[in-house]
Parts: sequence; structure tokens; C-alpha cells
Amino acid sequence: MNTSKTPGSTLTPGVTPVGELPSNSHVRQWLAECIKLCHPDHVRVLDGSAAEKRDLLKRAVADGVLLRLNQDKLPGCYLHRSHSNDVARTEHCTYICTPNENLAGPINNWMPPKDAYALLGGLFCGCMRGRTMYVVPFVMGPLGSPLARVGIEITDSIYVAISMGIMTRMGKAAWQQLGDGNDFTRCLHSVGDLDPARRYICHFLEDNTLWSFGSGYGGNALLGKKCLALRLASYLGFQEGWMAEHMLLMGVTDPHGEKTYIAGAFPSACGKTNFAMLIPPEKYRQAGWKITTLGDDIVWMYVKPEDGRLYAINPEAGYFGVVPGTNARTNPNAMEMIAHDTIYTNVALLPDGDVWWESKTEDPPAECIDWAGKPWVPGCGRPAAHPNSRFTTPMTNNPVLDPNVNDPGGVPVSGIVFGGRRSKTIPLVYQAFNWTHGVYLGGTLGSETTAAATGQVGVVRRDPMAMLPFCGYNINLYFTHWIRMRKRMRDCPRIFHVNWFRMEDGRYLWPGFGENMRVLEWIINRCRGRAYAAETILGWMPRPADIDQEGLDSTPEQFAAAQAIDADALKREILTHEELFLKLAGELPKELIFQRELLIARL
Ligand code: OXD
Ligand code: MN
Repeated sequence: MNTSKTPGSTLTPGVTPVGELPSNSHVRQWLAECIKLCHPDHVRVLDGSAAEKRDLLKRAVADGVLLRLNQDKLPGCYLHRSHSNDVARTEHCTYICTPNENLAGPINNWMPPKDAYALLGGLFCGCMRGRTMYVVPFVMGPLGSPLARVGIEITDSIYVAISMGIMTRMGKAAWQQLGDGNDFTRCLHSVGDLDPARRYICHFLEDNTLWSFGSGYGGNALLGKKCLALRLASYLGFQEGWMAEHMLLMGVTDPHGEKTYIAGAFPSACGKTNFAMLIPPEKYRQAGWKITTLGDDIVWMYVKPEDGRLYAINPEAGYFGVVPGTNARTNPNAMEMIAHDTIYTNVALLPDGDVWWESKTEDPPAECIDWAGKPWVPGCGRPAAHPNSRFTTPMTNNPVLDPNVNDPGGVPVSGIVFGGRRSKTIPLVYQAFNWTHGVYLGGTLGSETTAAATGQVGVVRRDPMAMLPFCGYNINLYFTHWIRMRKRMRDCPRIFHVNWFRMEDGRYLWPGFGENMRVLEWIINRCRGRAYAAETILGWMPRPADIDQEGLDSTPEQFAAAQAIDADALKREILTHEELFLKLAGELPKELIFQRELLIARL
């Protein structure tokens, strides 16, 4: 690697970066421009070493950005509290900036690039006076992967710098991967003054550039994640013939010792992380079933010319998961994973330096400090942890991490599962007739809102492929891209739809969690041509005998109710597909319209 110890002299007079900067002239020129724009007092180039991480953590604690938790109970763990107005992704401040509005499409906010550069340029101007600018080089994807992409995030938040070190392959490896090239995503971020009125997350698709101002929250500020690995990457994938999806990625080892890889798209709050780390019931474990995790949020997929199959990588190196709802019953693997070397954001703090959140234990603590730093007692009328409180943890903490997670070539995907939270109408599991039908299932994916998110419970929101907030370009082109990908594959994954959340008389019809293994078994066997399915209006469905129900808490009647198809309810469902299609009207691929017609014809 070609690096220089005193690169500052070649940048902007008066600012000497600490740390090694590569000789790459494109990086140097861009950094000089950012320094000139933002006027930091100090510049620190990160190398990704363990010593550096220790030093950053020490500084963050000294600055009050992180609070050191009880190191006997939670070694290597810290608590961060974000500003109370900055606790979630902000879709209304998120823009796709392309010269042509049509490329942003009917769902995204759009701003012309020159307006966005002018507006945000004004905000960035001098915004880092008195602050340190961190230069964070990172790679999304396993090193050496044909899909891996280099980004450099310039940020004035030490929390963001440390978190990027957990969520990405951060440091010198990125300079190596980049060499002298100019193909890196230019990510500029400042927390600014956290005024929500001056909060913008802008994606300049044609410049491979992301500018984010005014937020320190994960999805808005860790620019490798939603901004690069989904919005920008989805557009790159469209141009280059691969896919960037909001999906988990898991390996399922069966009693034959064969491993089958499954990717799954579920809107937020449907248990994606829990599913990706599922522990099979005892009887399945005894028989040799095992689940291993590659990713819990994002996959990139491409067709390998050698065998014409779809291969997937997880571009991330860590998990940024929702904490409330995670406990020893719902996700024991996650509890083990976040017990060390984890940054907690917006959870409650116990008097002994441990952390707590709603549902962590059955009984709440007698007292604690809530996520906002205020004293909390049970019954005070406020949640102790923010409903969107998070853990940031390296994937290597995962006790069931798949050994192939760093394979540059990725893993072959045999099945894609779409799922939503639906209390009515949608059966537990069915399989699409073919790829294009599967695109229709994903394209019309819906999920019910939960109280935590909107305060309005049970409203079905359409969230195509769980990508509504993350598709970085015209969603109609995105659907067309999905349909066309079929033509690149000689053997394509089977596509499924699942719903763990169907209810009757206020009770769930399916026990969920580890028992989802029973459904997964049928899915795996379908992918491998080993299971029977009956043709129905919706797709291929297992008969009761095709899913192992021995030892289940629920009755055969409940299973039948979970799988029932009600033609009247389905007609109402199809009308809501129509509503979505009208919203997208204009360039919706005709294949999706035909699929809807075929579904009506089957009724
Ligand atoms: C996430 C999300 O944060 O999907 O992963 O909202
Ligand atoms: Mn997500």
C-alpha cells in the first residue's frame, strides 16, 4: 500500500490529518474539498486497528458521548443516548437527487442535484469548526468479492466513526481494495446542530455520493447501511445486473448434512433478526437441523456465470438491531451476542451499570434511568427504553455465525421468503408458482403497523419487497429489474410467502419463533424437490401432513385456520393491490398486472 505519514501538507494549509492517508489522488482531492467546506479543527484518518478502537472509545467516554457500562456484566459494552428528536430514520428528509425526476420514481422524495448541493453545501459550510473530522474508509462486502464496494465516510461524530467500525470492514483494507482507483462512494456526514428543520439525507445516484446533515441516528448517519448498501446499491445493481435487497440471509443445515441458503424480506417489526438466528426445537436439533446466520438486514445478490445460480453476500459486518422484544425466549442467540462488545443506543440504565428494556425480563426493575436520562419507575407512564432503541454489535459476536460469511463469492440462494405481519387473510405459508409470480408476491407485500411505530394498530401498509423506504430509484424500474433477473439465471430460487402472525379470537394461530423451523423444513424440502404441495388459488401449499406438527402446542384445527383461504377476504386484498398499482401507475411492468388478472381468474 502506498501511504504517506505526513499527508496533511498536501491537503489544506493549517490542517494536518492524524493517521495514514493513501497516496490516491482522488481521495486526497475530495478530502481537501471537504476540509475546505467544513473547516474542522482536527482531521483523523482511521485505520481500523484494535488500538485505535480502544482510543476512540476512551475519547467518546471522556466527551460524554458514550457511557461505560458495568464491565463485569457487559464487557466491552457502552451506552449512547441520542438527541430526543433524533431516534429513527426520517423518510420525509430523505431525498433521491437525480437530474431527472422520473428516475426517483413515484415513491421517493426528489431534489435536483444542483439544488441539493447548494442547500446542503450551505449547511456544511464551516459546520465542523471546533470539531474533529473523522475519515472512515470502509468496504461493504467480503474483501475481494466481485460485489464489494469501497466507501469513505467523513463525519464529525465519534459515535458514527466507532459504529462504522462495527458495521463495516473498516480501515486499511479499504485503501487496499481501492488502490489508485476513483470508484468509491463519497459519504459526507455532519450531525450539524441536530435541528430537525435542517436535516437532510441526500443520495446523488449519478455521482456515487451521499450527503447527510443534521442527524446522528443509525440509518441516517451510518452511511454504509441503508444509504449505500440499499438506496445507492439498488440503483447500481439495476445498472450492472445484480440486486441489493432488504433481506436476511441464513444457512439451514438438514439431517442429510446438506446446507441450503435462504434469503428473506420482511418489513420492519416482523422479526427478521429473530428468524435469521432461529434456534430449532429440541427434536429438530436432535435430528441434525441447524440454523446459521449470514446477515439480518441486507443482501447483495448476483448470478454466477459458472452455474447460472443466484449467489448472495451480506455487505455488512455487524448488526444494528432493535432491542425491545429481544429476550431469552424470543432470541437467546441475540442475548448472548449482545452481552459483550456492543454499543447500546437509547436503552435504560440500571443502578448497577447494567441495561434494561421492555420485555428483557418479565418484571421491570424497581428503578432505572430511562433512555432520555431521566429517573424512571414502573407505572410512570413512559417506556424505559425507546421503542426504537438499538444494539450495534459485530457479526463475529453471533454464536451461530455462518462460516461462509466472508466467502468473496457468496453463497448460493435456493429460496427467497417474503413475509409480513398479517392478522387476517394471509396463510401461514405458500409457494409462488414461478419467479414472476414470486415478484408479484413480493411486490404486493403488506404488513400491519404496530403501536410502537405509528400508534395506529392493524393498518395494512404495502411495502413492496420490504423496500419501500430503501429503493433508491424508480420502483417500477426496480420491479422490471426483478423480472429481468430471471433471464440471467439458469436455475432460479423458489419464492415463498409466510405469515407468522395470523390471529383468531385475539390469539395467534401459529406459535412462531423456534417453531417456524417446521415451516422452514417444508420450504427447504420444496427447494430440494423433496416435499409435496397442493395447487391452490394463491400458490403451492403444504397439506397438514406435509408440515411436522408433532409436539406443537397448537391444534390441527388451528393449523387449518392458519392456512385457510377465504375468497371474499382475498377479493378485498386484491382491491388493495389495485390501490398500490394505481399509486405506481404509468410504468408498472405488465407482468405484475397480468399476475393480478391471473389471480382474479383463479378465484
Ligand atoms: C432498519 C429498518 O433499521 O429496516 O433496519 O428500519
Ligand atoms: Mn432494515
